[in-house]
Amino acid sequence: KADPNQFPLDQYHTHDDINAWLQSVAATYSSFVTISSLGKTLQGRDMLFLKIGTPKPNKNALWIDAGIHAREWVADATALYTISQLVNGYSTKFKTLLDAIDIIIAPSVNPDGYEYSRLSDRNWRKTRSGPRQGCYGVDPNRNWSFHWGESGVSTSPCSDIYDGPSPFTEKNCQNMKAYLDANNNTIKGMLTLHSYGEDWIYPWGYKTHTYPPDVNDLRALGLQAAAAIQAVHGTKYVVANSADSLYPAAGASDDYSKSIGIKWVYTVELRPGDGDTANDHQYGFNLPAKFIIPTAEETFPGLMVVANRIMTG
Ligand code: ING
Ligand code: ZN
Repeated sequence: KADPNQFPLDQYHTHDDINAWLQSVAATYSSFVTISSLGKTLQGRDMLFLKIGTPKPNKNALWIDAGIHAREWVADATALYTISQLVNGYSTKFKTLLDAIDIIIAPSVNPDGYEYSRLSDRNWRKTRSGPRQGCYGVDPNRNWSFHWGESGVSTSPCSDIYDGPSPFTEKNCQNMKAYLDANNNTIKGMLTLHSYGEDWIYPWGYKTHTYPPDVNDLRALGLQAAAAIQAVHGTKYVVANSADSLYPAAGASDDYSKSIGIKWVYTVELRPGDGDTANDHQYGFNLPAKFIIPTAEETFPGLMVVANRIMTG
């Protein structure tokens, strides 16, 4: 069996290598890690995820996904780092946390797009369904059903923000939806990792000046997460409502997750550069691998703010 701790977390990896690593983590830490699949993608790739936590009935959980946008590679890499931190700290610093809650991590939820970005078009964002009007792909962060199509989308299949012919046409979105729907009684937090922007964003995204009733809770915890991130390397995150501060965009996974009753829902936009906001090198999506560890290191305590909040109830 491969030793999961020999895997270079400071590099970007193929889909196959990511899945093999997830298998080796699950085999090595089988007393508290289970591996399952959300389902297959359109092109037949397996959407594996890990559930990390002491096995007990009726535990609450935090869901973390990454890579719904193909080109945002540092998101997937940050999810892998997060898995490594949790499994290596299970019997020490995360014992209390992982006895109390499960952390579910789906580190690469658009693998058809991810492989296309790696092999053919580094800037690819969407899925690979189609062709429609000669173009491929639907924006998997515009294909969810909550207020689908109302803002921030294109109806052109050739657009990067094409919302699809109807909600949930994309297999990877269907697979995620099925799991979230089936587990919305226990999943208390949903964090979806993107790049780039250094933003910690809360719903609703579909319309400006429109918020869930507990927006004050969401904002307060978001500020705690941003402070935890800043404490690591000084990187300053903006905590904001996505419609007000970025742009209105309907059909995203965060709004859907909030709409089915998940309490702590955030989209997290990771770094585009060296994190020095005064003099940043803006690599955008194409973040050099040497920034994976600094990015993941600072993101991790932000994620744990939400995990700890779920634990304390
Ligand atoms: N940004 C997000 C996008 O899907 C977003 C921003 C988040 C919009 C949540 C709507 C809701 O466009 C990136 N980088 O993908
Ligand atoms: Zn994105």
